[in-house]
Amino acid sequence: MPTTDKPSFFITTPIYYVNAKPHLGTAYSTILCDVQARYRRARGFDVKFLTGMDEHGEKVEEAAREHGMTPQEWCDNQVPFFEELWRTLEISNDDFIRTTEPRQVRAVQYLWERMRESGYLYKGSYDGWYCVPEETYFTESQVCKSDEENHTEGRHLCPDCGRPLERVQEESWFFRLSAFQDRLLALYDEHPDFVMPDFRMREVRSFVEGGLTDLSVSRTSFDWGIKLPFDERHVTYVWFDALLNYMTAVGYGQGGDEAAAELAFRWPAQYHVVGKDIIRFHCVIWPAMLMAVGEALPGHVFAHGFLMVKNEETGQGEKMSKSRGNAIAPQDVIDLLGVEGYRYYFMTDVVPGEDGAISFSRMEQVYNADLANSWGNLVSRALNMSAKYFGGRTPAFDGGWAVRENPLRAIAEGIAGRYAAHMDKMEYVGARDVVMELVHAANHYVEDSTPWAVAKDPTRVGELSDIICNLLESIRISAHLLAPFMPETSAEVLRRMDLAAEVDSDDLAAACAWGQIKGGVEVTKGAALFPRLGGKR
Ligand code: ME8
Repeated sequence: MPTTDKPSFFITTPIYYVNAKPHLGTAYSTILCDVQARYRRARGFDVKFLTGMDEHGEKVEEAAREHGMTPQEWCDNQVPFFEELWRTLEISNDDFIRTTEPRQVRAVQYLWERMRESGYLYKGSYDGWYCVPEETYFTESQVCKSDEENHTEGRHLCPDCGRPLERVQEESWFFRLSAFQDRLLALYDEHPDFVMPDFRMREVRSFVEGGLTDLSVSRTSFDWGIKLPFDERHVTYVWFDALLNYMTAVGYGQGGDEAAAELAFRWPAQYHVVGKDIIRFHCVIWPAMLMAVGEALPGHVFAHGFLMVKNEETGQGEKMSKSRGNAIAPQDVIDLLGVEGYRYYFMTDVVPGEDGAISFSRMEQVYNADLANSWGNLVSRALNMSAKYFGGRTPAFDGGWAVRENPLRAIAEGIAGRYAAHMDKMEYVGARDVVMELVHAANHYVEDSTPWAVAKDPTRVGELSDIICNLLESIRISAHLLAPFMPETSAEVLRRMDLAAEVDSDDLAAACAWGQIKGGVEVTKGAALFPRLGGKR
């Protein structure tokens, strides 16, 4: 429920299947959202950041059987792996939804009733192919046929993941997706940034232009799912269930004034962040479902690419997989870079829209160049010099330093606006460049202004004070701008300058205005924020 007059900003990750353990890819989507959520909080939005788990469907039922558990026990067994990794990675989600919760059952059943009233449902029978691992239907013309080399002669293979498909013949309720082609195309015309980045929008558009077939949205051959309120032999197709999680979490179908007020405040979501594998569900099926029941559409679906592993010998990117033996576990990266280095690397070195080739050698290179040698080095120089020349404190200034011209102040002028122009569009690489310009300039400024020489001349103490103030102010501003990426390091930098109260600032532009360090306060030099990595790889 809204408790402030701040505007709402609602952002979501995909809800992850319980069958797999969380990995670098799922962590990547989740951190992308976390950075955006933290940034928006700092911009004064009332943020809701949602993540969670997709727990129904045939493959969950199968996995549970294989593990000798009930489906619910299997889900309960898997969820803590996700919760724990999100805690470790400093994920600041405000809610964690599981599709087996009563609130989701209520919302899905409410949706079924609205769908039935809408006239876009009909009962029929499905006869076609189904990919259980992807929980996706395929028509005869879409499937890949037998492939002797893979010893799958006679089998039909999933065109997306290459695994064998299952033949499904069952009674089913259908959603009249085919009726939405024109309305979807009109949506893409009117809101060209509904799908981001724009090359993904072109893919979606051409898919819809190719024509849409009605979608089977209930299953009768197994029962691990949400029952239809008007036809109890059917359970909801897992994607029909899963997509609704975004609205369930903000009160849809819950009844009562409080839920209605929350829904009015939060919906539509500003951003759904998804991987490129699930674009069609989010950019075609989901908006059509919402149109069918007369609900508002989300602002943007931001689709990121896949993380690929760079083969150190060939230099080529290849898909990360356990069978290739190139899978990297999140803990391996945390062990190398620490949590903050991990977040920084993935957010600033992988262009979110594209497939990104990652490698340990590149991680080490980015960490050393940006964090150890640039940002960490600047913080330690500024704090050490302040402590050394001013008795363990920041200079006790008269305020004049803040208005005197200097190269750092010139760069800091309007920096929050330049940074925001990138952050607003999830262009984290561009945002990093804006901050790093200040960080690099400040390191050069140390060389150019030679504070160690100025300090030898007692008559130049005013000049020395200005130099140190300019540096401290540059690290203060950089800390604010880097906080969405590395929240704990930024908080630590501010604390070392006795600015703990600034950590929760919700006015980024004001926080980045030049001239706000505290004079004459104790400086904590502290340990190195990013000890240099030794080039073991
Ligand atoms: O699809 N690189 O869940 P899921 C980057 N439950 N991101 C990756 C990745 C990689 N190599 N591998 C996976 C589902 N991802 C459904 C979603 S939403 C209503 C239902 C990320 O556990 C990426 O965001 O298979 C992808 O879309 C998501 O994990 C798939 O997670």
